[in-house]
Amino acid sequence: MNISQTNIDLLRELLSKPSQKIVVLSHTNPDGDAVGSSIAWGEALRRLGHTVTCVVPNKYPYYLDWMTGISDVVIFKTDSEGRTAAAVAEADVIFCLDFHSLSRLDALGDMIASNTTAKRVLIDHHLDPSEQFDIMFSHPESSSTCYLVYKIIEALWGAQSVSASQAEVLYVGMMTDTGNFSFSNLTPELYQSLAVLSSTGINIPQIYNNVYNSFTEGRARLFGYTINRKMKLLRKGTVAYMSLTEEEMRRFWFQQGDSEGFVNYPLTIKKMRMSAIFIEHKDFIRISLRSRGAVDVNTFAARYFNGGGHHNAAGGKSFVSMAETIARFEAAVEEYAKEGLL
Ligand SMILES: [Mn+2]
Repeated sequence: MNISQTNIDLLRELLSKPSQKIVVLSHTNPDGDAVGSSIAWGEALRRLGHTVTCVVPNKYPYYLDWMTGISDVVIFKTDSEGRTAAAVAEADVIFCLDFHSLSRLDALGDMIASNTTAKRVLIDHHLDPSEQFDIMFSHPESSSTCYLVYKIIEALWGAQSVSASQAEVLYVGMMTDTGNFSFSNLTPELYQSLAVLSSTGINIPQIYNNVYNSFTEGRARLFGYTINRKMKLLRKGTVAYMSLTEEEMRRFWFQQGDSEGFVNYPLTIKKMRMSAIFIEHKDFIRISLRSRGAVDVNTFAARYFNGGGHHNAAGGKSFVSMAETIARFEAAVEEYAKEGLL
């Protein structure tokens, strides 16, 4: 991965002014990569003497609660003291991590869009970023934003500047966005960065356990139910989809984050090429898509469900009923297959 030296120079220049007010933002439904990259980058900025406020639009999943520094991350949705509005209003610089368009911030995006004075810097690995930023580190070839943040820290201050606390949270994002180092973009350089993180003394098995073996009983039972009762197969078993209504989730004491990873499971079936899950929310249905190899779910999500993401992992939204959403999905799959894309 080649990071533009021009961008690094611009960023160094931007950060050289002392005691700035900085906001670090990440996306709605923040995951390990969103939160990990925000905390690590926030620590780097504070070390320079800047005042940093990390903000996410809504709560991160409970299995990330253990992360050092996460309690300092402001949750916009429940921010009754107005800390977000105050920080955004006086911000000199706003960093946007792990998302590619202000629309991914929902209501928080409007607040950012109306702040015209702060410089906006993008650090992200999603495809097709919008042009809303002054400096753009847009690297879809990076397996995670945490890896990108690591490379930027390395370019600015050297690998030896990475602290154990930064290493721990960066590892979380690198691990979760790659499915514990099993997806694409696993480059030799990524493993070199992991060697640096490991050398700070972080406890990798413990990090793994904290993230992947920390669910509730309800989540385990909901998972069994979803695979057993709700997984439907199309096209001779090469496409799978699952759906969960609010009522079904309530039955299993659903907590935010409980359905995380379900969509990957159909891909454990050898001939599976694409998997989808539809999760009902109050005003819409959230769609997550995964695929194997050449099957491009980024394009699929953009074309049929106003979404996007990565080549093999993407998401979107549907504003019609579950039955209609499923019917649209089935029709879209047929159309996609007819064009030879599946
Ligand atoms: Mn990410």
